[in-house]
Order: sequence, then C-alpha cells, then structure tokens
Amino acid sequence: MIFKSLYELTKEERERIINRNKANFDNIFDSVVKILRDVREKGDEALRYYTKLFDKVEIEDFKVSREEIEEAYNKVDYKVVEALERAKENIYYFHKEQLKNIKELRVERNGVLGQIVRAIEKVGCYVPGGRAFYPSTVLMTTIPAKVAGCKEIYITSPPTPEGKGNAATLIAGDLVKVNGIYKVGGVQAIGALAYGTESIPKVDIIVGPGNIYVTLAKKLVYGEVNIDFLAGPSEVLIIGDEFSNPNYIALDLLAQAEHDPNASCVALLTSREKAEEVKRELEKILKDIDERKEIIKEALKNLAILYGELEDLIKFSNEYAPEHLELFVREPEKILEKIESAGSIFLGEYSPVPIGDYASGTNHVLPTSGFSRCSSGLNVETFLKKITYQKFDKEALRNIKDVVITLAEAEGLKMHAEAVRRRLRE
Ligand code: HSO
Ligand code: ZN
Repeated sequence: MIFKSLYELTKEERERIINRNKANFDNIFDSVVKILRDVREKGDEALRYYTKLFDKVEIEDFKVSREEIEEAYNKVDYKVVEALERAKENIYYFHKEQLKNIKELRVERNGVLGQIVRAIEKVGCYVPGGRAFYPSTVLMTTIPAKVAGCKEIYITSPPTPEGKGNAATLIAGDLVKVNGIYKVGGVQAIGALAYGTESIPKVDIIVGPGNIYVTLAKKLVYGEVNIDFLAGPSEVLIIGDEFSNPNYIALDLLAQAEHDPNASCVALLTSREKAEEVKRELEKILKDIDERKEIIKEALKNLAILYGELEDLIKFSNEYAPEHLELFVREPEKILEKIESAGSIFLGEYSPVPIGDYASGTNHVLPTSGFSRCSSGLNVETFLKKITYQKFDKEALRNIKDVVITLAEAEGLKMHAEAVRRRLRE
C-alpha cells in the first residue's frame, strides 16, 4: 500500500500507480495462438479437447438445452430471478434512451449526403466463469445488443465442474431471450465465436470481459471479427473531500478489491486527516471479513491512499483514467465537468459502484488499465454501424469535378479522374 501526499510521490511510485495492470502477453502468446489455430482447424473436436484439459469435464453437446434451462429455474432462489428481472428492466431503460440519441442523417452539400444506421447481425457475448460466475454480465452484454437490434445473440461461458451451465447465468440468458448459450469458456470459446465450429456459430463481434488468456484471444481474432475492447482486472478511483464519509470510501475500496487479486484501488482525499480516517476504517472493516479475504488482501497490496488539493486530485484521476470513478464531494456535478476520462462515474456517496455493477441501468463492461482514455464502455453504439451515402446529380457532379480530378491526378490515379471526366462529356 502507498499512503502519501500526492506531492511527495516519487516518479516511480506515480508511474506504478498510473501504469497498473499493463497486460504482458509474452508468456502466454504461443499457447493462445495454438488453441485458436486448433479451434479454427478442428472445430468442436478441439473444443472438447481443451474443455477436458482446462475445465476438467467432458462435454458432448456444448449448446445448453431447454431442459437444462428449466432445471436451472429449479435450482435458483426465486429472489435471484426477480432481481435479474428488475435489473433487466433498468438496463433496458437506460440503453433504449441511449439509442434515441443515435440519429440517421441526411443533409445537402453539393448533392445529398447521409448516414444510415444498422445493427451488427451476429453477436457473441463472453461471460466469465473462473473465480466467480457473473449472471449480471449476461444482462450487460446482451441487452445493449438487443436494443441495437442485433438479430442473433449468443453467450459462451465456462461449464461448472459438473459439466453444466451455471444456473443463474442460464436464467439471465433466458430472460433476455438470447439465441443460444454454450458451455465453453477460455480461449477456445473466443476461437469458436470467431471462426465458427459445427455447433457454435461464427459471429461478427465478440464482447465481454475475461481473464488474460481470453483477452489476448480477443486481441488476436480482432480483424476476423470485431471486438468491444480489452478489459483487465476491475478498478476504482475514489475522490473524497472533507465532507465525505470515510466508512463508505473504505467499503467501496474493499468491494473492488474482492473482485481480483490484481484489482486496483485508489482513494484520493483532500486532507491527510481524511486519508488517515479512510485507512483506519478500512483496517477496521477488514478485520471482520472472512469471505474472499485472500483475494482482498492481495489486491490491497496495490492500494494507494493519497491526499492533496482537489484540483490536483482531479488531474491525477484524469491521467489515471479509471474504470470506475466515485466522486464523493459536496457538489459532484461541478467536478463532472472537469472529468476527461473514466469508464463510469458515481456521483455522491449514495452512489456506490455496485449499483452500476448490477442494477442502476448503466453498463458494467468498462475499459480498464487506463483505456478509458480512448474508449467508451459497452453501449448501444458498440453494436451499431453507421453507413454513409451520397447522391449527386449531373450538376452537382460538375460542381465538384475539379476537386476530384485534380486530387485523383495528383495521386496518379488516372481512372478515378476519368470516371468523373467522361460522365461530363456532353
Ligand atoms: N465491477 C465489475 C462488474 C461486476 N461486479 C460484476 C460485480 N459483478 C466490472 O465493472
Ligand atoms: Zn463489481
């Protein structure tokens, strides 16, 4: 843990905090390439082989059957089903509003210029299942695709040790009415979605978080298919002022830490006293935690609690570009205006990250490791294509001909010039 004034950070410390979790794929590159190649060449046979090797189960039919989904409803507490339903409604609501803001376009400039919007047809959602199963991620990946109008939406998620699909994951998929759920995870799942196998359809875009192997696999199949972005371990950066509640800040740091031993937690406070209170609260709560304690302890090794002037904390946050940003300050909206990069922002201390993880309606698949500097989180636009068009008549063509012909000839592309010139020969 680093506990320090922001102004006393050494260059190395600052870089270590900012450059957290920069993925290094060197050691896994060859094996990921090999698995992808095997899946491309051998299809289901390779899926069976790698599922046995990594998940230790033999699976004949990867597609989850209707009976298995019905069984899942018997296994899961009805309260969970209801909560998934309610979360679904909220996520639908927000993403439908997002869609309203995406407009087609038709304007005149010389001729007519326009833009039509179309949904990507086939979507593959990867839902992780290693350390924990994430039915919430089913909702977060599939609902924006549904709202965008994608025709076919498939889920892949690793099998349980019994060779079943995780019950709550299956139910979430069923509630959104996806077109297929497949019990396959890891690199082999990404390969299956990218190339298609006998039982799993090839898709146009693969979205969703995963471990470092899945992440590298997505990177490698990009071009064959589209992807959302590469997501690493979860992270939170919290800015708290004199009015913030140190107990809430400590809770949210711990909530993030329980995700992953490599999760990153940063708290930026406006005074040393407040920073000390946060540290004390954290230690107090930690004493009574027994679930996932090893993961939390490991993640807290990377915890940074820093203090400085609010303006400098904001600058630091913008440079850090966090996945989740909590603004626990008196007038969070005022700070919002100054934020340049973040995956999703939580304003005020009654807006902890878990509301966005599960229920408020915003998406929880967000860029990590500083990637929010250049990417949005998953949203309806991830699943849409904007196609431009133009319609010119002869007069409009005549008006623009000199520009085209001059530039075409400057590039040495004679036929480009002729395609225009010869149309205008009376
Ligand atoms: N915080 C994770 C999402 C999640 N949390 C799923 C709980 N379940 C990444 O944004
Ligand atoms: Zn979370």
